[in-house]
Amino acid sequence: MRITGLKSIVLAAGLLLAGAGHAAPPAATAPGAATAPTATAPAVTAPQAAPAAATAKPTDPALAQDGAPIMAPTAGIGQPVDGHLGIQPQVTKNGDTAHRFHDHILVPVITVISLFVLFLLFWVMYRYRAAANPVASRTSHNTFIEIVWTLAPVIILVLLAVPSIGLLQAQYKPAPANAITLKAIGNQWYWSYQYPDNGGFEVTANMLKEKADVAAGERFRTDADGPRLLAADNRVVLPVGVPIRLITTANDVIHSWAVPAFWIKLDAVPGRINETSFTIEKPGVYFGQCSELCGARHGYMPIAVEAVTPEQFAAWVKAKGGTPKGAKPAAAPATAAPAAAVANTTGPVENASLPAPTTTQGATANTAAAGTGR
Ligand SMILES: [Cu+2]
Repeated sequence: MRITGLKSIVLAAGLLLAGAGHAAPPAATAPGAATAPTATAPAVTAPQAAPAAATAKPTDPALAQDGAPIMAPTAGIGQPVDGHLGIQPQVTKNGDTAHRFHDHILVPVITVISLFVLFLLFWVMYRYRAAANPVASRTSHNTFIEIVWTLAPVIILVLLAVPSIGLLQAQYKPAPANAITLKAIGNQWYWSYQYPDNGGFEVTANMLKEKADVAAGERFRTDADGPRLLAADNRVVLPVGVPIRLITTANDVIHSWAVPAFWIKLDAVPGRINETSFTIEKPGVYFGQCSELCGARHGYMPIAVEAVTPEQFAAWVKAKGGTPKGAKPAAAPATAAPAAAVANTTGPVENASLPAPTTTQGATANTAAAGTGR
């Protein structure tokens, strides 16, 4: 009896410590960094990325195909960090709210409740142990205590529900009229994107493989592209400070478009459209993954978003053969950059279930064999 009690104390203490570690991410990073010094994010710094991009043309990240500047990911932003607990730095308003809600309300409340229950357990074990309490009480009801332990959780839950429902509502607030629509389409196993407000051009994004996994001359991932399993051959380019209407759907099974730094996770369901909206507040490269088990290569359909200034976005749209929002789809843009316009519209590459007609990466030689999917 005593040993089981001791065991549960140790277990509870362990759980509590884990919870405390979660509440204090900076403390938690230290051990992670100590145990895996080589695997930490500083690998993705500009000095390393620059030579890679300069020496090997075929490894230029997505934007470079259009002659736009290469944006290297920033360590610790928009991507996971080894040994780190907690939520990624947020770059949207909802994300900020949720992050604060989590760190300043939820975790403290959980911690206090856990400590309180742990204290009660200890107290009951000590105060009512057989030696000190040989004749057990036969009390079976106490109205006051029963009211307290029913009401207290109800009050706590109601207090938590207020900010929680507000946040939920904000996440599904319809996008304003000036929003730019991004349509993310899940496929086994890659993402394709359409920009219906910008002429409807399409971008296909496949995961970039490691150097050892590609044939000579094929494009492979570099640190300038992003972390392993998260870097994509084509990034989704979006403007900063402009509301984005995200709509998702899928061609085969249910996928989920999720980017932690945006506080976005939206299922992509075949035959229907889901919608949410967000505004990115800082330029940068942000990574995410499909977050719905969608088959064998579910873990290999990353999302890489490049947030740029509205001017850079307009230039990119033009390079893709698209038009600014509200402009009439004239013939002119198509002739302006025909090569770029078709570059990404030719469909899937290596994850596709059907053979790809040609590469999507004229400039980057991503000629991976098709049909290795199913
Ligand atoms: Cu998926």
